[in-house]
Amino acid sequence: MKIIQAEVIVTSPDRNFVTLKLTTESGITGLGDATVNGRELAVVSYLRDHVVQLLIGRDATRIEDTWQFLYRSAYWRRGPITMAAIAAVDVALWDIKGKMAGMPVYQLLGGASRSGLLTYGHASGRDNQELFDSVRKHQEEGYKAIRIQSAVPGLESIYGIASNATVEANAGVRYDHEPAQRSAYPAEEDWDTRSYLRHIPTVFEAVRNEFGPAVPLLHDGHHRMTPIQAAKLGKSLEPYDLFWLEDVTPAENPEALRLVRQHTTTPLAIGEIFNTVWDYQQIIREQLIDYVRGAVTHMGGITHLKKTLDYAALYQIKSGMHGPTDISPVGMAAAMHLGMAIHNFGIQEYMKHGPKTDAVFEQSYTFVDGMLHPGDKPGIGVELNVDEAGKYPYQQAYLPYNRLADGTVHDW
Ligand code: GCO
Ligand code: MG
Repeated sequence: MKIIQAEVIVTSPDRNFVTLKLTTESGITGLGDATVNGRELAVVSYLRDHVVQLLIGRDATRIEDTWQFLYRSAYWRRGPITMAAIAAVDVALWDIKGKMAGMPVYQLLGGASRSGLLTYGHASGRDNQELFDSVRKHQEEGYKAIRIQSAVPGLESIYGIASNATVEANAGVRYDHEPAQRSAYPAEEDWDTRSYLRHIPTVFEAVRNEFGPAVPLLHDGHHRMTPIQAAKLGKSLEPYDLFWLEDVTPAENPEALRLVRQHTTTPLAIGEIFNTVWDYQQIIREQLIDYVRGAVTHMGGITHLKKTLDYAALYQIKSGMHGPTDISPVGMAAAMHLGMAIHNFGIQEYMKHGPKTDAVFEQSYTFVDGMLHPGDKPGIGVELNVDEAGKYPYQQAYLPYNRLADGTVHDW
């Protein structure tokens, strides 16, 4: 079953997506997501200039062998660009294998371990009233678990707040509250950790008073704190019983989580920017986290993320796969198949894509009553409509960055 064609498709319906499409000699096609938000064209080049020619003539059924070949032959291992490129090949091969077998990919991974995937959605607001409305809207849409992000008094514009879309300068350029902005330069936002640490516990208190103790609530710290600040936040949020507190410190220093862990029982999630099991090795082994945030798209595909999650399972650590809109429907579907099959599934992040994106990527996954299901079509169950994709050429977009009041650049 030889691969005879490998195409890299860039499309920007609501935002930029990079998709790899492989075709076999018998005409079976497979798709893989290679989107790295804000650095999309680097993966395009990695695939088009260095990988595509290696795939032509290869046996499409040899998924593990192809993964090892791409990872080891490159010599320059890991990193977001390399691992997204390998992920795209890996997922496209799983898609092909599922179609060959006439089975959805989750069946090939061991079959369903559950009837559907619990998801969480993103609620946010400039003030508590706006936040409550956003929580209610998500509950009406079926979401059972909800991420809470709030503006902070005194700060003009911060990550994760949907209302940023109403700021004139951002009108029409933001995709809901997703941060990548179509422009030639990153937007500048502001930050003050002391104000944030004072404000956030009051927001959670208000949300608990309004919505009761049962609803699972999450929060994303987006790498902005020092370990001692993160420890303080975890402790101050304990009365509000969070499902998880995410990315409290910059993810590249795993040891930081030791200090956080020593001070709080608030569950911790990290790793949306990680690429391999090696990034997780220490924090899993030392049980410094509760949820693995890696996405199939950024962690070398189904093959490598499954190994990482199997390792995490030894320590009762669960999955919490990254799923903002910068993961394409192809990447989301791949995540759902993996989530269905593994035993240690925790929760799946799910922000709905826009209507243009849904027209480009025809999906068979469903979202009912707050639960996702990948569907039962053979493969991963997503097809790319090439004509629709062709309507939306790449547009440059940048993630924002933060400055403190004195002008110092800070994590955003
Ligand atoms: C999340 C995230 C994202 C990232 C985005 C950057 O938890 O969903 O933090 O929204 O900011 O993926 O590209
Ligand atoms: Mg996050």
